[in-house]
Amino acid sequence: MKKILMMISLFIITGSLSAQSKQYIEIQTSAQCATCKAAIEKAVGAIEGVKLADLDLDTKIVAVKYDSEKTNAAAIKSAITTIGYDADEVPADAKAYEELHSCCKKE
Ligand SMILES: [Cu+2]
Repeated sequence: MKKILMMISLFIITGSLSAQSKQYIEIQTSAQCATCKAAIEKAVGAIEGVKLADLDLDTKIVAVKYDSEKTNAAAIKSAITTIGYDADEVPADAKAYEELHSCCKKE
């Protein structure tokens, strides 16, 4: 009985530890087309610690799974704004935005 309890507590401890480093975030972007989707997914995916970046063009929301020990939400948003797109409350870098294709700009 003691052994089983120990195994259960060990399972809970290791489970909560791995849950802490795995994070999920959804960021509202200003993506317009498939080119934007590819660019944002590439930029976010290039960040060390990001496991998955998937942008939904209907909602313009990018879903990101990342390791919170390696990166954070601010770094992910920064990667998006650096290439010319808004990321939640953070506005796009003005110069990068100017260099986007006309179809990728907000109307
Ligand atoms: Cu575009």
